[in-house]
Amino acid sequence: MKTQSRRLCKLAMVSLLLGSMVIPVANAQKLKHEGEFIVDGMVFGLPKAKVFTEDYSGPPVVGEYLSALPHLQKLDYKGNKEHHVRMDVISQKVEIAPGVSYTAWTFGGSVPGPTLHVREGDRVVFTMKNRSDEAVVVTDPVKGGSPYFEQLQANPYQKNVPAITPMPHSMDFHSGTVAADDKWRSIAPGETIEFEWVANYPGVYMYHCGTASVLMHSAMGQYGAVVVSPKKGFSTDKKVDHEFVVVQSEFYLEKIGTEYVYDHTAAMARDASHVAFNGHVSALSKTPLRANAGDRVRLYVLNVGPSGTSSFHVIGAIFDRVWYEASPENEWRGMQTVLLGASNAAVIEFIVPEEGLYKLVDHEFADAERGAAGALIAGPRVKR
Ligand SMILES: [Cu+2]
Repeated sequence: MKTQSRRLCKLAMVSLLLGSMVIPVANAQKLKHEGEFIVDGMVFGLPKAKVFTEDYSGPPVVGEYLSALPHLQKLDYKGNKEHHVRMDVISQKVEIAPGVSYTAWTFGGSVPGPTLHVREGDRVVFTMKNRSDEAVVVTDPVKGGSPYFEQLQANPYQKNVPAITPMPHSMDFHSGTVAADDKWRSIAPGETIEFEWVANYPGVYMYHCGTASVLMHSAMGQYGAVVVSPKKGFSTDKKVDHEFVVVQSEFYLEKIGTEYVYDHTAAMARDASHVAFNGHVSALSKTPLRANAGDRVRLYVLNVGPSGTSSFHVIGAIFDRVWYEASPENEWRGMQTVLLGASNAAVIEFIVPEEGLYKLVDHEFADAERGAAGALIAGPRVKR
């Protein structure tokens, strides 16, 4: 009996030990609010969005891990983090081609909006004030904002001129797994919405305004990218020399008098006036991406549409790794072109073959001629 009870005691100890080892793994994700639950290690059941009015006139973009295209903020922390991110809606005049400017509806004053970088499992506490009823200048030095503003000021194409265009707006993060009728709801000019989402799945995701007409609000400029890096990384993480974000989108503008305005008939007919990488037809040609011969370049490519596809290609390179939708599970090898529908994305890697010029194009050449073209300039080999 004594031996048996000792054995039972031992078993209990072992199961306790095992239990204490298993529990942290199963609960790797942290629950924060009542009602949240875990399925397959992911967090669901987030609290209801809050809609309120606030006396806020600070920077329209706040958050440490936000950047302006083609930059991606490095994740300089281990494990998971809670990010506090603000992107206010403001109307700004933006240039999308030489001599072609229109009054855009924006998240944070640029088209596309800021790129947010988080890690799989991170939590985002998101705030957005609909400031469409106030003129907000974002190109003047903004204190208390993110490094995004410095990059935005260095961007020669976003000479933002503030405008007032009151309109309901909303935010739809494709990276969030929530009830859209709650979190992605429209808010009136002057209102603020606050909600949380957990980056349950790795990927490169689109965010956009989901207020009707979604086609119009997207085409007016309300979109951007969220990069959710996989918890365990990609197999080539240690080999990558340069990382850039490329966002493709099309514009539907017509000239009325001296002004360019959104043309809904053209948008419905999918007859784009311009197609651009990173918001301007010259963004990646006048300011090309830089690397050296033999470098491994990683591009996070997102096609936001709103309606067009992209056959993304780099002339002179072969993509030796492609992770479709930026999931490490979806690995392809040896791709010449990656086909991206509206809101599809991929992580694309290639080795720069030699010193020279490598053009980035949408190989649907009608769109390349409309502006979906850019360049990477490679210097001589320096890496040993
Ligand atoms: Cu909107």
